[in-house]
Amino acid sequence: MSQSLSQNEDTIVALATPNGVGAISVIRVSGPSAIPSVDKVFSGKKKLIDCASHTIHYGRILESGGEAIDDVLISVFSDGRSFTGEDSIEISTHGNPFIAQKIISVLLLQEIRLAEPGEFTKRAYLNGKLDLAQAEAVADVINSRTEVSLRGARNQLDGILSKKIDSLREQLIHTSSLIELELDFAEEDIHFMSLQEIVRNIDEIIEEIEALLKTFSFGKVIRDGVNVALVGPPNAGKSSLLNYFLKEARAIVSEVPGTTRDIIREDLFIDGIMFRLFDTAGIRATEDAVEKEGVLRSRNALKEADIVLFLNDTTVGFSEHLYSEILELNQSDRIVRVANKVDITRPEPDKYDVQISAKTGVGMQSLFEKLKAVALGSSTYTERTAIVSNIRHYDSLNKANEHLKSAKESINKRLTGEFISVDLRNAENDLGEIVGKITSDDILNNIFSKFCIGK
Ligand SMILES: Nc1nc2c(ncn2[C@@H]2O[C@H](COP(=O)(O)OP(=O)(O)OP(=O)(O)O)[C@@H](O)[C@H]2O)c(=O)[nH]1
Ligand SMILES: [Mg+2]
Repeated sequence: MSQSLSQNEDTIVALATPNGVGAISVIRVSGPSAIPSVDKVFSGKKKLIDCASHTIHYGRILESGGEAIDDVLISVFSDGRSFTGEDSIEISTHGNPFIAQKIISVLLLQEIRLAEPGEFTKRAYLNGKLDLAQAEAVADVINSRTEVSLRGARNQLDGILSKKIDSLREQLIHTSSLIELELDFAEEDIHFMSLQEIVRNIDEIIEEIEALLKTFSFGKVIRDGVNVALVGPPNAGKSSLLNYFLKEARAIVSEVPGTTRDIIREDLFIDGIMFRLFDTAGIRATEDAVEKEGVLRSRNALKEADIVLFLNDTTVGFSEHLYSEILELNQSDRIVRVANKVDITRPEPDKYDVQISAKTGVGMQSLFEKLKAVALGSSTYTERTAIVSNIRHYDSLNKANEHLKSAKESINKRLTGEFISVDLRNAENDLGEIVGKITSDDILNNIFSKFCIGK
């Protein structure tokens, strides 16, 4: 179980900006002795301990010998009115990692230690400034590389998912209380009327959880992007298509079949969604040892891809044989059959989802649209929709769903109220894990150890 921070918790320090040269660097200090400890190495007009919260002060940080390390601006956050919920200081220095390291060293001589990865955010969570889903969103906001993924992470940081989970938990608690009431008053078992209401409530919750689970494929795409394997027979034009996407001659293209051997990985952004493209070796039976290894890698990429772009050379025709192999190896249901080289030959109708020429660019707009549609599915979500993008949340929701279904089973089997109660309580705990109402130290450590130091 997570515990609350006690007053005598350590004070921690870390560089909050990247460890490199820039206009400024920011050093973060948080904990009960943050302000008095920084005061000991700070020389300014006033003592920081006498400054109001949310004010900024110019001065210098001094070495133990009294020499100035750098001019700094210090922001003071007192009375726990800070990101972490503790007294905090932010020191802005000239953006030189050497200066930052020197300042951190003099602070470490005070009652301050180096922060662990994610420890600032972990404290914000433990002090109730953020719930766990929001704390995880801090990392997502920082790691977002596109407009769309940033919006998704902001959505979670703003607590939209948390609110949804909290309301589902409340519904569950209400349903549990109905059962407990019955158990208290009924001599034998639960009345039929109450049972009906309980089943109705459980069904409603299941429905909402299933709706949330459905958002995961969308959420995952906007958060992490999608892996797209360019697969097909040799010479189909896979590398030509990669080059067209990237607007550069990234991969070698030649009329010799079997040109590509290694997998070539590049990112393509279409309307804010990240597609990780994998150009692969053309798949065919071969005696060439190097090509054999290339084909093996193609098959692996094919297995792991979220989306398969199955390229065919229309001058040769649709490769039925390879298509069945793809269907067997890739379970995603997201295989796009592409006819390439339509500038030379008209493809057989009905065989393809999209027709293009990697040479002239014909059909590329429809290919982009197709990729986007396949990645996002038919889902249309507004900015205020709760979306699940984190596998941990997804797993917890699935567990909750299982427990609710087992509760319904107990009702159908006419088991006693205790059985139903246990399942409902388990489901409530599963949901509680998402927002961190219920968590183990293991879960917390696992989450925050993935953060950088200084977050
Ligand atoms: N006319 C025409 N030629 C194309 C088109 N796309 C590719 N080619 C040609 O087809 C040949 C093979 O292209 P690549 O892009 O190397 O094909 P690949 O699928 O990567 O081939 P491997 O790496 O050997 O598996 C090259 O000579 C290309 O110029 C197209 O749309 N139209
Ligand atoms: Mg190639």
